[in-house]
Amino acid sequence: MVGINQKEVRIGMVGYKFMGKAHSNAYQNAPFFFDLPVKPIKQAICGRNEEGVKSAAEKMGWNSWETDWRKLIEREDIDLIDIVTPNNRHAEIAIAAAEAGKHVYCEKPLAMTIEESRRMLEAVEKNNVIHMVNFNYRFAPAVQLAKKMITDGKIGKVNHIRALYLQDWIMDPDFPLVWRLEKSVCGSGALGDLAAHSLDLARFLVGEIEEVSARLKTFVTDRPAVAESSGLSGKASLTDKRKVEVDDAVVVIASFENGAFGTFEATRFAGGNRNSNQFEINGEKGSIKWNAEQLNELQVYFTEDDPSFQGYKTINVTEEVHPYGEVYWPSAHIIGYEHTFHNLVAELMQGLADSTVPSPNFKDGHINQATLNAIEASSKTNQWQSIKAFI
Ligand code: SOE
Repeated sequence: MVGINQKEVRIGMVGYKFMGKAHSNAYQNAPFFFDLPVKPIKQAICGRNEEGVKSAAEKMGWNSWETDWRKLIEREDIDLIDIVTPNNRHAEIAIAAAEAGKHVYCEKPLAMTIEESRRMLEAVEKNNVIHMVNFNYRFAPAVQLAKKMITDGKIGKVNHIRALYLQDWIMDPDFPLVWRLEKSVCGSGALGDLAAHSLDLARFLVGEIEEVSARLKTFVTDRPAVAESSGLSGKASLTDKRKVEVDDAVVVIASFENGAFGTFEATRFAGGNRNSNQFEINGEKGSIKWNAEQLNELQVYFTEDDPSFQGYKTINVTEEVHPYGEVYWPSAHIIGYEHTFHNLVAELMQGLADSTVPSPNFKDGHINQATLNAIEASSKTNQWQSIKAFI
């Protein structure tokens, strides 16, 4: 594996909307908080709309811009390609970047299909480049603390994980068919957009999923086309109606290789829940609960506590002793969503300096993709599906 032997990594980012903003902000601010061995340089961003990409470059402080991602990859002053495009472009760009010897950081879900994610993994491995996939919630301090508690045996052997990822932004049947709902662009709906995060957290915290039984559901089957997109949303066309071919919601039962048992629900129809990414894990000696809407808080329960004061307690994960506790602010001066990206970028920079592939990487993205495909297959066949059969 060949990392980087200079003190800076020059980034070329393809795409510049919501995730482009989150990644740009992390490149800007991670060096402020962390003592990074390699500094990310916002060298060039790329987008098809010249006016749009130019103004994004100016606003987010990128040194230059391109309108053709192939040109960006050809540039000798670019070391790493960051892919924040819609999902249907990930494979093509990542593979071309790896073949050109560029390191790759890609948005989730890694790909549209298992064939794509397999080719992406092969490309980064064959070309010895560093690679990461953006499962950013792993890097919330509370999630890192949960991981440490489980690894240290604080809750004993894990029996259950129950994970929910609840949003409500497409409940209106007149909400248009934006790219996150268009099958040829996104691959799947709540499954790849939301459940992908929960499944990754489950692997990170509990272990490998062995089998799944699942059902996908689409509540609104026709939607207006997009007349003009803006952010996650857009203006609906008054005349053009389209078929919705992706899921609005998904429910999964999962068994883990280590004997744990899990349930997952992801939906964009859970009224009142804007971005409620949550899980509860129950072990033989205790339980852990987290919800991204209270990002800094971890709820914990221990069976060994004195029975007279047993119950869940809330840890504010901002102390110096906590993961990233020394990086940010004093106790209870909370951090936010964007810091999960800072923390991931810090891992990426360390990986580049050490010539080691950090996690989550394309292998994690590929296993995640296999799980998404197994879930789809289970919903179609009404049968349990093994994850290994898809890897
Ligand atoms: C939209 O549903 C979205 O932005 C996802 O694409 C992200 O991955 C998730 O973190 C928040 O919601």
